[in-house]
Amino acid sequence: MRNILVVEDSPLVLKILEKMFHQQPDLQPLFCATMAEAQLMLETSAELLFAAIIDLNLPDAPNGEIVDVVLHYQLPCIVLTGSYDEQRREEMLLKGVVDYVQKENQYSFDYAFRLLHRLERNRSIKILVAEDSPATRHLIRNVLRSHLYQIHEAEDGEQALRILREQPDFDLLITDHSMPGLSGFELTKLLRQKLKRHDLCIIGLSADSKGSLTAQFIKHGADDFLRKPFCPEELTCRVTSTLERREMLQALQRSAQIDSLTNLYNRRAFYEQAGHLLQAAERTQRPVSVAMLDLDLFKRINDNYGHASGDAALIGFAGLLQAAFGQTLIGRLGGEEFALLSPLPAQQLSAQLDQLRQQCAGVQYAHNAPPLSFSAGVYQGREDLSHLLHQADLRLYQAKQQGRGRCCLELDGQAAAPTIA
Ligand code: GH3
Ligand code: MG
Ligand code: MG
Ligand code: MG
Repeated sequence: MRNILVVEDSPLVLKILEKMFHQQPDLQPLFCATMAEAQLMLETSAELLFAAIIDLNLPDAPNGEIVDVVLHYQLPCIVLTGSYDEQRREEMLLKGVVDYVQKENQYSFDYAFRLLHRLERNRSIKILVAEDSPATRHLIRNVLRSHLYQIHEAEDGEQALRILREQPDFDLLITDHSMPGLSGFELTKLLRQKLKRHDLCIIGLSADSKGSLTAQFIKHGADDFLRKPFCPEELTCRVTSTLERREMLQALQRSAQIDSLTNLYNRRAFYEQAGHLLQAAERTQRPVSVAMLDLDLFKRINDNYGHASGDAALIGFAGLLQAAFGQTLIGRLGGEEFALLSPLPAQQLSAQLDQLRQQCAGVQYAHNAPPLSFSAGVYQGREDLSHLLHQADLRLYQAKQQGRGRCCLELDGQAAAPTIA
């Protein structure tokens, strides 16, 4: 829950804001109608506030005096204004307000709330500014800090490279082109040899007025480009749109890999990840174990208790797998069928699966329903993935044939008998 200071005297605007806050349970408004009230609130509880939405025309502060008061407490500040004034807008943005929004229609209010949510996300975003001019560096830092980004600075390309190598968790690099030593363009080329766009976004920066430099930057992997001098608003807009594109890409990648019901890897992602793990195992000459798991008589659950109960059983079972096999690759291959790929010897993996059986029986998925149970086949080897899965599947089939609720390690005619929990 985030507390938002709202300084506004217009009853109509207050009504709209109240309604909008009502739809955002994670944001708690604290309303003040005058600057004096806001001052008192800030003096007593500034540290409990996350951001402020303020009106420039208040009964005791008709000329935007409230802005300095709020900024003094280093509170991110969104200005909502009834009248648009270009010069004042520029002045406010340079002071460090997050944005200057004209109260025109519903879209303006939606925009202000989107900004509040964006601020929340920005707090975890790390940006490196590589720029040799201290004045530009400080301008960028001040503008982006007011949006709550974590800002780090480098004075030239080599220092930027060092920082990025030491701290691989940066989200965005903003790099000037003309710097002593390594230029921004060279830095971008070097970084893109290893880091993809979803690892690190890059925005190029230059006073060079030639369009070809913009094109070169983008061709060599920059996500965007900003020409100096720029206004603070253009900087924040480009940063936001670059980061939003990346978030969209990440969400897309996630939805292509993760099964939405169980939150486990889907079939495609399991095969992909398993391929990497098998390559690594081959390099170190280690065998791996594969388990195929299938819920028993699952169709009956759907038939007798409804599809929603079936879903609840799948979610409960997937949760158990994740808790028990945190370090193991787990996938939902389809329906009520799951697979594990583990560095453990088959005997050990099979013993862990038998331990899971009791917890599985405790999964609550429908009222008065029989205990949930699963069968499994485990196989250990050095063959390719499809062979490993096929062998595990044969053993799973055998576990089903032998009465379900068990794990088969060896096929009939081979040494060991199946384990029954
Ligand atoms: P066995 O013990 O031999 O494995 O029998 P079973 O009933 O578990 O196997 P069967 O393959 O006949 O049935 C699997 C059922 O799983 C059929 C299908 O409708 C159901 N199923 C597949 N995906 C889902 C899902 O996402 N949600 C639910 N609720 N059911 C699903
Ligand atoms: Mg420079
Ligand atoms: Mg089944
Ligand atoms: Mg099945």
